[in-house]
Amino acid sequence: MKNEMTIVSVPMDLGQARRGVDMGPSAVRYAGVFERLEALGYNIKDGGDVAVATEKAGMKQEAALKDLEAVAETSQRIEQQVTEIHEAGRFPLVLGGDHSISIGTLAAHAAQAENLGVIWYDAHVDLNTGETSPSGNIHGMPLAVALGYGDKKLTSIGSGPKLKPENIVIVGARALDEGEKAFVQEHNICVYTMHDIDRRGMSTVMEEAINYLRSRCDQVHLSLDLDGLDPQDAPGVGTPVVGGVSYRESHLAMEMLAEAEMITSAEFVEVNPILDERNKTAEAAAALMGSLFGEKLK
Ligand code: Z70
Ligand code: MN
Ligand code: MN
Ligand code: MN
Repeated sequence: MKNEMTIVSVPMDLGQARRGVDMGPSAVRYAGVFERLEALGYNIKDGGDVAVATEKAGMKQEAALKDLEAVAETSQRIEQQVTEIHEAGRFPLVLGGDHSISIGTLAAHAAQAENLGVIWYDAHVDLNTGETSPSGNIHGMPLAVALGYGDKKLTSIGSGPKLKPENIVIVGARALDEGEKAFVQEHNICVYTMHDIDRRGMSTVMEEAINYLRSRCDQVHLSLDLDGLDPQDAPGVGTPVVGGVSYRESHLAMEMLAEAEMITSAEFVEVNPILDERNKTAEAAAALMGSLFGEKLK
């Protein structure tokens, strides 16, 4: 892992319906991320906030893609700001914000890699398009967009193709929409569901994921949606789904990634302080970053 890191906040909430997720980055900062990572020896630069576009007045709530223009405009800015971090030779750590921020981050990361790999740690697979989405919420679409599926305003951000379906590993999935199930089948996307984690253990799942991505990708991005964790451990998310990955399993996963020394960019998303209990979810995010970036128990 690079020792030089830039942390940037994206107070984005336009990709889903519950307000408050725009305060996620503040809550995670308040949970002590800078202190924690500086204690590990990282040289951290504060990249500040990416300016989030304001929602357009009169936006149709029944739209197939809600707040499309504002999300696209913001994604463009995210892509630019994250690209600058890469160009400065620093590790980009992005704090969300709802998961639509990945449209911009993945576009930026992909341009830096020959063959970008992604670990998508999430209760959801975020593979909807305007055609399949039951909600119209763009935070349910970023992986599809990175694969080139979806509205042109989103898929055109950045340059060229971003992700190959075979370079994605999803961990913790337990809430797929019908269209997403078909997408996973059709594109043969690697999904470790809660069934797989329960049956084979997080240790085996992560070992497989790491070996697989290491054998084929030159860079690997970690996208961690806090709703991947069980709501008991991470209640402050907009779309809690019971039966999730535990706090302990999540630490193990992060520690294994640290040991593998393969992550080249990361983001932690969907922390909603309004729905949280005493900043528990933001603190879980900060603690997981500690493990990802090399905290040791002894
Ligand atoms: C659902 C949809 C979603 C995150 C919820 C939910 C998507 N599949 N994504 N929370 N991060 O509306 O598309
Ligand atoms: Mn708002
Ligand atoms: Mn997500
Ligand atoms: Mn999710």
